[in-house]
Amino acid sequence: MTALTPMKSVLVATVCSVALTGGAQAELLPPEKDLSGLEYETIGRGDLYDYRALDGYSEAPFLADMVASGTLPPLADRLPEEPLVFKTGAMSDGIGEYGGVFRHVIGGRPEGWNWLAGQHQGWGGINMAIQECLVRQGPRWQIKAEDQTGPLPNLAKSWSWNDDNTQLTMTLIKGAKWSDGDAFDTEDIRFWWEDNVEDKNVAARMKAGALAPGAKLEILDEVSFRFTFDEPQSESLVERLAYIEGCPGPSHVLKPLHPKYNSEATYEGYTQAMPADNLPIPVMGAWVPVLHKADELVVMRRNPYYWKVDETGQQLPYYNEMHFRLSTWDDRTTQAVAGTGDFSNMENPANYVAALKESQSDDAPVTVRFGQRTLAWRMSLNFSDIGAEDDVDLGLRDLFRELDFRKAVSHALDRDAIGQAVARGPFAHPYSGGLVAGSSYFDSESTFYFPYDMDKANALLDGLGLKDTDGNGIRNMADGGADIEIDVIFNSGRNETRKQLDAITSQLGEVGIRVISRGLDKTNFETALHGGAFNAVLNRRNFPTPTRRSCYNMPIAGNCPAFHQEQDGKRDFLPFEEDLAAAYRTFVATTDGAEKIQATRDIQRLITENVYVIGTIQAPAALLVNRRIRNAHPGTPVYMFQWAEDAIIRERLWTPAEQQLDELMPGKIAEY
Ligand code: BQZ
Repeated sequence: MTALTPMKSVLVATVCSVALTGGAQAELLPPEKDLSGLEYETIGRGDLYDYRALDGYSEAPFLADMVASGTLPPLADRLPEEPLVFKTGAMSDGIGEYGGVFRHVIGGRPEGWNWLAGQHQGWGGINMAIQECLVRQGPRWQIKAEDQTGPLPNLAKSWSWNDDNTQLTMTLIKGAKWSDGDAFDTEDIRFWWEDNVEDKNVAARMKAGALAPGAKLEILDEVSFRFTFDEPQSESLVERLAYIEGCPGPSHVLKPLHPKYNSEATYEGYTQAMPADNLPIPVMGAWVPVLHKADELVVMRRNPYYWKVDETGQQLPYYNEMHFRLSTWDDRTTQAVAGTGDFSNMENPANYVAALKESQSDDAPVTVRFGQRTLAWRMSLNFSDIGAEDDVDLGLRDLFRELDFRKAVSHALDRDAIGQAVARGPFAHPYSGGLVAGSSYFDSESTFYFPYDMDKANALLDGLGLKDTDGNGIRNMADGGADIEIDVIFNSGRNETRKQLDAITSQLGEVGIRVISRGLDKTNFETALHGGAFNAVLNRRNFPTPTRRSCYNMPIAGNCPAFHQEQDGKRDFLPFEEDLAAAYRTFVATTDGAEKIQATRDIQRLITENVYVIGTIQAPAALLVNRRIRNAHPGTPVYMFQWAEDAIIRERLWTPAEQQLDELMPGKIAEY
């Protein structure tokens, strides 16, 4: 087995040096010590799967019984003409056996099942279990560098560009069906694009105008459609059609509930059209949600119309049932280590030492393998006036737009202490924003950093005229006004974020800035964040590639990023933001490798030398998968092109019959 660290640009071992640009204080981020223990062979793009008709197919035994009793159509009527066929050579434990249960534990809760309108189902793999998207990113971690030409096919089995790359024509898998038997076709694509992405009344995951300038959709026939763009684009743009932005929904169920097609419907009613308890719903995913017990459990049963098979013709998935125990993110790791859960992205460094200790023994339920540092936390200051409640807020927003203020805040942070506050040990490394150290696009020469230096912090704050005019230890706004008091929102369900904010509160207090931390539950946090109603936010935002959650990190559309949204269609760009948006567009549009790399370096430089966000720490995560699970490739990273729930390819996972766990609903499928 050739031990290869994941694709990654060579880190130039640069000791901190004064950078040529970015101002006198800017330094380069110190090099990190890579903790990754992942070893794996990379394979060709075509070695994972392809689309073809096989000589014959088979199905889970209980489905065959249902066909025999006439309660389910024959398998031949439930599969597409050319199913997606997973290749055995890329399956670490080969062809699987049907049956049993895969047990997830998650910290989120289903908002509802209408993902087209932006609802999430609780994260932690539950969204991805039901949503299938036009293309796929997760499994790319295993593809060799020379084959990294773009996203993998999925619902779109193929696509092509015109001569000047201003037209992208895509072809869907033909004859696939929703889990209720309704045909999957381009009407689902049209509805996704026209009535969700382009309808500004719908909070779709892909924002109107965010895909590319002038993007327009044309339906050609039941399986093919075409995007046309004002400017040439590249395969990087196609990455945006993967999870979470490019996932069509069941138009046959949702159209009648959409205001465009129903004069009595409202947009709020449309968003809530699939309440969490209202099951089942039609999906393209491998499992169908059939039971939701609030705050306790979601049970999914195999999708009898799933459109993927193994090379022996067995319809996938192998597991009949999937559970999502509704708990906390930390409990996900606890249960994986204890063996009562099957999977965890161990991502809270505070759990790492205990998990490592518990997993030393040979009979431990999981092994712990760390990947590279791809988890990253940052504090974002709001540059918009949106949500400002009074002149004090407006004054703060003006102050946040001052680069020297952002530099001062960065110099005030002792990131080593912040990392140790989260977890003792070698895990955390300073993060100055931008692409993470574990990114294949990371370039240390473009990563500027304003390190812990109280003298510089105080000098910059003094230079801005922020004096403590009333002697209470807190600096006052330049006009001798209010104390500088910054309320910072964070997701109260994330202990690792809370610990960082506690350290940051103390450190900023040292330079005369008061921090008020505002913990919000997940739903209220997301509402405040996406509505721009905050002064500052501390959250985890992993940034591995420019096209991954681009809207979180760059001003590429009116409501991107959350911390600098347009107000009434207007926005005062900070001096570098237009260059940042242009660098993103170049990255997405160019097919020239050197130009693409330069665009990522421009993005990294512009974000870090301008302290667009105030990075705190970055850390590796470790994937924990129960030993009874087969085909869980040992090299799977928690996060690279997408989360491990996508990367591990759950539809290929299986457990030998003698180790399978009892199903809660044996012999059942969703009844519509
Ligand atoms: C992984 C992931 C799979 C979202 C979510 C959650 C949301 C964010 C982010 C992660 C959870 C797990 O992350 O923490 O390990 O299982 O679900 O989707 O943090 O709050 O909005 O971006 O992916």
